[in-house]
Amino acid sequence: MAFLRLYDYPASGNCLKVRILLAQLGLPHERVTLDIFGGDTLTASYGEKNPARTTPLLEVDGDHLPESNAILWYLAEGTAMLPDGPFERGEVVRWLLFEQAWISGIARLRFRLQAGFLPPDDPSVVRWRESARRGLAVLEEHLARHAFLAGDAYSIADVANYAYVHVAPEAGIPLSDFPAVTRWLRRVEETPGFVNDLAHLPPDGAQRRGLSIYTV
Ligand SMILES: N[C@@H](CCC(=O)N[C@@H](CS)C(=O)NCC(=O)O)C(=O)O
Repeated sequence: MAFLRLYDYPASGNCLKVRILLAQLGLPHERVTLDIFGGDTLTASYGEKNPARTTPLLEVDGDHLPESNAILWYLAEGTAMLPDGPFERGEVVRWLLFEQAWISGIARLRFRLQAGFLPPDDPSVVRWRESARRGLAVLEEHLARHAFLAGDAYSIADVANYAYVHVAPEAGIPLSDFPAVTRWLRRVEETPGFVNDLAHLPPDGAQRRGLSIYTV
C-alpha cells in the first residue's frame, strides 16, 4: 500500500472530490491543509511539487500527482469506482472531461462571487452562468434516463461532477429546473461512506488576490 498525502484546500470542490473518494475507499492518508489566499501555493517548495500550483495534489510514495480527476482515476483503479469494461471506462473519461469543460464553470463562478472578485451582474458572470446552465442541461437529459453517469453504476464520474453541481445555487444557478440532476445528487449522497465537508470561500479573498494564482 503506497503512502498517500493530500495537499488540500477545504473550500475547493476539486479537493472535495478527492476527500469523498478517500473516505469511500477507506484509504489511510495524511492531509496537509493549505490556505490558497495565504500564499501557500506560491511558495518555491509547493512549485517544485506542482508547477501549476493548484490543489488538490496527491503525494504517492514521494511522487506528486496534480489534477483532481487524474487523482480520482489513480485512486479508483482496481476498485468498483472505476469499471473494468473498455466501453464503460470510455464513458468515465467522457464525464471526467465533460466536468472540466462544462461543470467547472460553476467553480469559476462560485469562487469569484463568494470570494468577492466580481459583482453578480458582471458580464462575465452572466456569460459563465449561461455556459454552466448548458452543461447542467446535458446532465439533466442523461440522468433522466440513467441512475448514474457511466454504465449506470456509481463511479468516479459521479464524484467528479457532484463536487460542483451540488453548489450550483452558490453560483446563482438554482437547481429547480433540473429535477433529474437533483434526484441524482441525493442518490450520490446516499452511497456508503459519502462525506461532504466543503467549506465556504472567504468573503474577503479578492483583497488578498496577490497571494493566490487567481488574479481575476
Ligand atoms: N483542473 C484542476 C483545477 C484545480 C484548481 O483550480 N484548484 C484551485 C482550488 S479549486 C487552487 O488550488 N488554486 C490555487 C491558488 O489559487 O493559488 C483540478 O481539477 O485539479
